Amino acid sequence: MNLQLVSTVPFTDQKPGTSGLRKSVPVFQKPHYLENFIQAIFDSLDGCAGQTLVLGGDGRYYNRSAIQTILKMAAANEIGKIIVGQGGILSTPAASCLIRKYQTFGGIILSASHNPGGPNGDFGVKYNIGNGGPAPEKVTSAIFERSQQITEYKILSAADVNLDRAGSFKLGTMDVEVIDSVTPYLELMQSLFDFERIRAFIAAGNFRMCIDSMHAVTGPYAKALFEEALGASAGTVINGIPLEDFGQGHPDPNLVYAKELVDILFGEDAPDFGAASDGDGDRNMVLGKHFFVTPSDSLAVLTANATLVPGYKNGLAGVARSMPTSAAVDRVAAKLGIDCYETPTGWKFFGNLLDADKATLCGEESFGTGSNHVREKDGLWAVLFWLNLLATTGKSVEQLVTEHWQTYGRNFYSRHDYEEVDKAKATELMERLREMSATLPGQQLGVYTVDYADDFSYTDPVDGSISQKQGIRIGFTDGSRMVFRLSGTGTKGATLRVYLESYEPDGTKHQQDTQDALGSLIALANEVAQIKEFTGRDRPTVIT
Ligand code: G16
Repeated sequence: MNLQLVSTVPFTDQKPGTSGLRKSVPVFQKPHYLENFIQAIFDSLDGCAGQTLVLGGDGRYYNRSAIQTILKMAAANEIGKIIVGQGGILSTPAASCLIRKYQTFGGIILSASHNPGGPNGDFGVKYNIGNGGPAPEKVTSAIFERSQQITEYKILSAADVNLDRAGSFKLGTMDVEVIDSVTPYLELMQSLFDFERIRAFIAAGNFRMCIDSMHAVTGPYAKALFEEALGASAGTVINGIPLEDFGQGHPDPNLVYAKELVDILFGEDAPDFGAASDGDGDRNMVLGKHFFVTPSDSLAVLTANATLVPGYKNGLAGVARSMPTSAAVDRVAAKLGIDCYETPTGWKFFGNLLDADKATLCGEESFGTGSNHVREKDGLWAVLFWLNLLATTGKSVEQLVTEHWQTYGRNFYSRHDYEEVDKAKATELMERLREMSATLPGQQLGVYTVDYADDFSYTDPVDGSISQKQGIRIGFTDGSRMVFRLSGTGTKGATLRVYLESYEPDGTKHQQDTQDALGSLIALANEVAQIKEFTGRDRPTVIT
């Protein structure tokens, strides 16, 4: 086995976005593209020689070949040991679970999350640090800087490792351990939730559910959890075999892309509960019979009822949500007398709060919820949390949510996405709003008076690091709000996200349709940001 030093030149586009480096597969397949980024990771990690790393991905196209490359590069860079998921598969939360369980130096996760896969789909690489969470900005910036100076990378010329058999192997002097990642994840879930109670609830026979893995990574985990450990009938998990192209679907669990599940839950003879997860298993969508739970409400309901779940029975240290997520959870935190933190978009911003035990539950409007059990959002964890609440209270999903609104009032909430729009134009739209924001406070816009307007900036309360330009917020005196930001996870053009929220304390008005309730705010957002003029679109691509 020979160590090779391969000459290379930097690629200028290797700056990680909201969650790692995401590009189309053909970009990652360019000669040296993947290798440069991986070498930049190894070069910027102080003291990684001799250490253990976790490695795996969501099983999308290019996963297997990238893993073989990374293993050979890790061996050449004197990494001590790599723990890799069998078949190269690890859901993102399972990877976080393994990093923490084996106290490894960190891990490399291969995923483009909810983006489509296949030879012309997307691929991604993300580095997670020793707490199991996504690398913070100072680490991703160091990786990017290194990628801009790279002149060579190291790789071992060796035969491929057999990823399909659990066991221990040697690659040069490096140890490779291929493991089944389902069991440790299942054990972690069993330590948090009342499996016996959920099992009895399902066995009683008055409850039916459907779990959609969208041909992505959660299939094996979901079958082990729901059909085996909890005794749900065979076939409860649909689309449960991970495919390299996700069955040509878009593995994003929302009302548009999880259409098969939505049709089942909103159809005749619908089951009582439905849930979907995304490409790498960190997102979730929760549905009741003919009922959609917005992710922001899901976080609020889980927070309000957390003490009913064994893992959280002693209460929560605090909660955190990303800035564009609705303030529904803030109201719960206020009532519970716990802190509520508002962070920029990106799970990496929750890491310090979780490590410092300032927050126990975290959530985002983008279908992400999680807790301090790992350092990633966790789709199946959220599903189990809901099941535990349903089993304990005997209430339906709809009852739990509508009763919650009666207690706290309802935060009507919607996100409008304009996907694949012209990047330069979208940037111009944002620049214009940024400039306008200084003059907006006090102005009357339609029926609304502007209370504040700014470009969100965050100072991490633990390490003092500052993150600026995280989205334009325009808040009104009646508590309504609109937020504009550009996605940091798309790979084609730009995606403009418009987040809309209003608060309704009056219980007699909670049954309104969300788009109707937000109608005048939506119209105002279109006008203020001149969305049609800048994007050429007269309606969003996706509304959630
Ligand atoms: C990632 C991040 C999330 C973020 C989401 C959307 O999720 O981990 O924190 O909310 O992207 O980001 P954006 O609005 O910039 O597209 P995932 O599931 O893609 O890893």
